[in-house]
Amino acid sequence: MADGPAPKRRREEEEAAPGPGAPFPLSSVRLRRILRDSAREKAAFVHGQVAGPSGEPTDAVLILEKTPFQEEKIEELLRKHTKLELQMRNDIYSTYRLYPPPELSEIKATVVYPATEKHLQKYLRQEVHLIRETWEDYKNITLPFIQSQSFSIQWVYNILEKKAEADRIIHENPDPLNGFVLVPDFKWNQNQLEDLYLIALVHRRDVKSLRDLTAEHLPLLKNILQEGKEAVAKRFGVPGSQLRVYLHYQPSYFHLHVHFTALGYDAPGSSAERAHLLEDVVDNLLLDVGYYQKRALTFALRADEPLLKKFQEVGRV
Ligand code: M7G
Repeated sequence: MADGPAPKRRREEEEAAPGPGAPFPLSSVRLRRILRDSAREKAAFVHGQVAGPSGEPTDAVLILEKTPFQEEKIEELLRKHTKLELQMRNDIYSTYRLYPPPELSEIKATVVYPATEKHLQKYLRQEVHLIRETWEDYKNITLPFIQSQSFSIQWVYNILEKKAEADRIIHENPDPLNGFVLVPDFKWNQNQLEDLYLIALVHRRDVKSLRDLTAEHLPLLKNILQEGKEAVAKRFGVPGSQLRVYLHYQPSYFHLHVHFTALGYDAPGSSAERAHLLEDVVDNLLLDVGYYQKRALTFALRADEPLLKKFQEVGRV
């Protein structure tokens, strides 16, 4: 009896409008549409709505992903399954439906709330087009656009100021000019090294992306490369030779950051049209201090992104 009311109380708390610090009320989400689902990634990107602080329907994006297997849990999974159903058998081959106990069937749920139209667009499945952006295009089209439109980077400032994720910091170089903070990326649940994913966020706030980099930033980039690799080796035992360390162009968030992913992991965004290896970036800047203010850069834009329309208007697509 004494334990009886507790689960109900928790349920009521969960369903109250989400305030700061409160868990998001997943069970009261109204499903609007599936933005994208991926059989390969075993993930669904969902547009939902919950009642906001004054009762109005407010958009949220939910990302639901089946998590990778943890090697040390596999034996437990085989022993503790709750049900096993034979699907087919043929000669030496057979397939089954195996139902694991709840503690071995975790789903990672990422919530963006309140979500902006831009978040909904980011996760919506759409055709993509390649843009070849010259330096002039960057100055005349892209820069004015990102200055007016880009995603809020408050989450980055929260990490740098230790207002969020402070307990997750793997390494920090506190120098205001050449320092950075290394944290696990929120795509990684840290349960297994196969999909290791960290990001280094620079302390200085005046560098938006690869396009801004010059020789002035070489000490910062070299610190990230060297100290970042050392920190990952020390904490996770993964050597630098098994890390992919790169910047995105274009990034989603225009505050300079560097991605660290396991080399064996086909991380989203590690494709040729988006990833620029940090070691190559350093070499390019050593060859020519103005390298990224001279060369054209290629990236993909989704069909209904306003920036694509800007490029189309001037006949660049
Ligand atoms: P990006 O290249 O700007 O954009 O990378 P992308 O998301 O299109 O790849 C930003 C990186 O920051 C991504 O790898 C995100 O998963 C990660 N990220 C985004 N947010 C909002 C957070 C956050 O709040 N915390 C952490 N730790 N990582 C985040």
